[in-house]
Amino acid sequence: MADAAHRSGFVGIIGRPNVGKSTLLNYYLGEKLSIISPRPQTTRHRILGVLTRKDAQVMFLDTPGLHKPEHTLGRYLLEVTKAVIDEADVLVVMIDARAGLTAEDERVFGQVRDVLRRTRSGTGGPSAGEGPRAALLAINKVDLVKKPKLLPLLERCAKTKLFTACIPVSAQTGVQMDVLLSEIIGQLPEGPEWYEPQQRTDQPEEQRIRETIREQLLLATRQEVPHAIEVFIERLEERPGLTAIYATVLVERPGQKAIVIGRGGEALKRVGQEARRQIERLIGRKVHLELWVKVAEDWRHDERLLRQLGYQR
Ligand SMILES: Nc1nc2c(ncn2[C@@H]2O[C@H](COP(=O)(O)OP(=O)(O)OP(=O)(O)O)[C@@H](O)[C@H]2O)c(=O)[nH]1
Ligand SMILES: [Mg+2]
Repeated sequence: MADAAHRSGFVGIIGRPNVGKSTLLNYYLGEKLSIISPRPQTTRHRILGVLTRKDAQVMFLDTPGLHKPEHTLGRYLLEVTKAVIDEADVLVVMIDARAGLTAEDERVFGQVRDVLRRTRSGTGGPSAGEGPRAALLAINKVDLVKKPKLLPLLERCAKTKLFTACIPVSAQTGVQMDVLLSEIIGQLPEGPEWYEPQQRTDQPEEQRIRETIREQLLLATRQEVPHAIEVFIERLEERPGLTAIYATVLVERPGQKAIVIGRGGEALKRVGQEARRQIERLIGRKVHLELWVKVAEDWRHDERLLRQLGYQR
């Protein structure tokens, strides 16, 4: 018997903030390509993760959570996700099993309905004739709910008739993640390997370093502070036996700066120590990390500054 055809394609992971999209990407790739935190709106970029197997190459695209934008950065994030929705071959739509179907999830479903209609009819829109041919629903965090709660939710999701399959999973513990992956691969078009098997992402190392630092800051702060934080690398120097990294932490208000630094600089020191350990693991070299905190009033509303920070359309 002939081997089954090789499949490949882009898989957009979409859903409202904090449902576990980045956790899913990292689970399948077996490494932290996308940062994770309990704070909504953690992901701010389209993150590619390439999974290469014998039978298929799956190009996962992690996206910023879909939400109502309140500033220029928010509008940029929405555009990033919308582009993925239009251009992916398959969509994995994620919801949180604990919350059931929220109004935000319903809005996401609406977008999925629109794009599927467009691509299936092959008319209208930038993606006419291309774009997602199927959507799968991942009902995540089932490790946190009792089974009887899942059944009515599964029924409601099936009734939408949007999804080729609705699969309860736990991206954290791995429950049913193999089932979801087979469904994803089953929906991919036939195609070649687009990426070299050793290439797992298109993120430059500097961006991964930035994001590693931002993740530690998100974990260390609360309420509005995490959202007001951005990190950029001022300088990166290769020295004998070590890489020296000088990074700036941007916040929007002096009060936020005080929180990030902490009493006697303790909070920032702890963030720096953990970030340094993780960057050392990432780049496989010893690291010297220096962090400065700067206030840039309302940077999330400042188009020019956003461009300088790499948020380009
Ligand atoms: N218990 C449990 N927690 C999970 C699971 N998946 C993700 N989480 C947690 O949910 C939180 C959000 O996870 P992320 O992967 O950052 O969520 P996201 O959808 O990428 O969020 P945004 O980037 O903000 O849109 C983190 O605290 C994760 O550890 C799961 O299957 N079970
Ligand atoms: Mg994320």
